[in-house]
Amino acid sequence: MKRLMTGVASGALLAVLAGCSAPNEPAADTQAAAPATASPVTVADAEQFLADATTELREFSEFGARTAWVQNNFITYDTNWLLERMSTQGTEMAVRLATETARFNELEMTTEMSRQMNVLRAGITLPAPSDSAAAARLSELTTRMGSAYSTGLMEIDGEMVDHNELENIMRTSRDPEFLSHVWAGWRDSYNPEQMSTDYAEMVEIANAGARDLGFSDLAEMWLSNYDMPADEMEAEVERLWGQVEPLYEQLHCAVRSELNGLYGDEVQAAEGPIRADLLGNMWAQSWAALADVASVSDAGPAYDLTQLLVDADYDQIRMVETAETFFTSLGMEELPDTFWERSLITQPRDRQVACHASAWNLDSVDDLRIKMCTRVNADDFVTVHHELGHNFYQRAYNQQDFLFQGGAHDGFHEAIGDFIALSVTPDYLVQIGLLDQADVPDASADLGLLMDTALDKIAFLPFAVMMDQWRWRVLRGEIQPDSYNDAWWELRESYQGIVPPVERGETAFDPGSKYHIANNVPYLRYFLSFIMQFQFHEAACEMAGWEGPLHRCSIYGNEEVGARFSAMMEMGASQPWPDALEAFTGTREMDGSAIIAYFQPLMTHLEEQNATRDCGW
Ligand code: X8Z
Ligand code: ZN
Repeated sequence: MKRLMTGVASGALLAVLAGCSAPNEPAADTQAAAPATASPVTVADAEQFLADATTELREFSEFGARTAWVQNNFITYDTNWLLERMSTQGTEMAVRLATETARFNELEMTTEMSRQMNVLRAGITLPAPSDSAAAARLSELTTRMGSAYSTGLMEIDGEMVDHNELENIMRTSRDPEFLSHVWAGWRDSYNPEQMSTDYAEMVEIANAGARDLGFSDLAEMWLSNYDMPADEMEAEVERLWGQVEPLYEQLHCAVRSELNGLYGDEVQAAEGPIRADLLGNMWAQSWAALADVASVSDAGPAYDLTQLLVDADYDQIRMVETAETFFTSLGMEELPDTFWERSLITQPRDRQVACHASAWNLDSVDDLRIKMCTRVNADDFVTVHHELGHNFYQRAYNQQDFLFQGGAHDGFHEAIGDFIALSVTPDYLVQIGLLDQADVPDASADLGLLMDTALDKIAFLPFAVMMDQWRWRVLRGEIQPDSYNDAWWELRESYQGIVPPVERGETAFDPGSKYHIANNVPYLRYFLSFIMQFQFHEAACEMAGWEGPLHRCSIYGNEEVGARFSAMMEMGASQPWPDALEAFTGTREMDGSAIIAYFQPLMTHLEEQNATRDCGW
């Protein structure tokens, strides 16, 4: 989601203003170094400072959001210029306010006030040192990277093909030569050499900015937004990954075997890592497009949601309307008319836009919008729920103080819509007329249904972890610019068990192939979301009195669950996240046991199937 912001502006401003999700969560209890000349200050001074900062930020946020919206919807020399200017101002303002919080370090104040101070200090995605032209340079670098990412083209058979279409080819083609050609073409399309140089310079500036604010580096600053010390949060991530890793290994083993069967040893060996371009996705982050290849052999026929949508003549608007109806069925209010008037839902053909899906609240009240080059397929059906989840969350917490208008942490923001989409079950599809009752798969298809979901949700987990492992190491100086790409592939192989289909040249910068790296959107949020959305689902189904298998449970139409969920959403970032989690699920911990329980039958089945295989890589 974005309050202000677009990937391109991300990092330029206070996190309140940044990102693809709402990162203005309170920081852990660390403080910027107090200036030596600090004069005694009172609680009244602190209150006044917070009130003034809020007014300034709120006003700038709307200006910034509208600038970023226009640039994202119309990428030209001039809109880049405007974005750059806006983003420089935003960074300067956010850094100035963050620095000023140090005046109040020694002051006894209410928990609420100190949470707000922490939002100001730790919530900037990309800070810059305040004593130079650093903010302007940072903005130039981030705008160039973001814009290069969004406007990249590749020539195929004499035609220039954009990213949206290249993604589609990766999803549907089963021609290994063509796949590797397109895979590599994407990674040439954004001027990787320039992006790599820009990235290295950006890291220097943002780290210096983080150090000025009292952090050892930007990695520590990013990790300080989870109501606990940064090192504890990092250990949490390790713990959660350890819980789900065995599931991924089984999935990897089964899918590798299917790909070996499909393509033969020459293309995909039966052992070792998997070729990254064979997994139905440009980044091998979701393998859902392989549902036909990696089906579970003894399961009954499942259904193909893409086909159902196409057969029912769904267009892009209808997909979004259907998602909206899910939210309103839980008792939430309809989206405002302006959502429909102002959103970008289909890809315009006459101009360059940032196609990566995002959700916005431009005025921090209810000027809600999505921007998405929607395609009529199952992946995007989930994504429209994902984006509306951001919008419904934004509206739910719009009564909070401005500095608390954000997710309980950024993983919550990413989990709302995905949690709703877990309720897209066969029975739900019957209810909305997409599936005939007679075609509802019976229990014999359960493993097939679980496999389809695992190809999306389980395949994603190591990708989500390695993304920020790479960034944290870069930000800590453990990975230097000359080994950006090699280190990237070491992590890809180690976590995901995948390798590039073609040798990577000297100038390759493959991390830049991913939106969130080129646009500086932290990625840990998605890993946390994929863990927590199953916790939400399990708790919701229990509330609803559901007794069957979790993957058959849909909370569609359940206003009681909706009311409890809305109560959590309305809290925004006003309380530590364990309080928000507890309000809905009854537990104060993020925990992988819900996702493990959900996939347990599949896990057992895969372990049996893989018993004779040499799993791992
Ligand atoms: O970036 C997104 C959303 C916008 S916040 C479309 N997602 C991640 C990605 O595409 O890499 C959703 C799932 C993961
Ligand atoms: Zn999102």
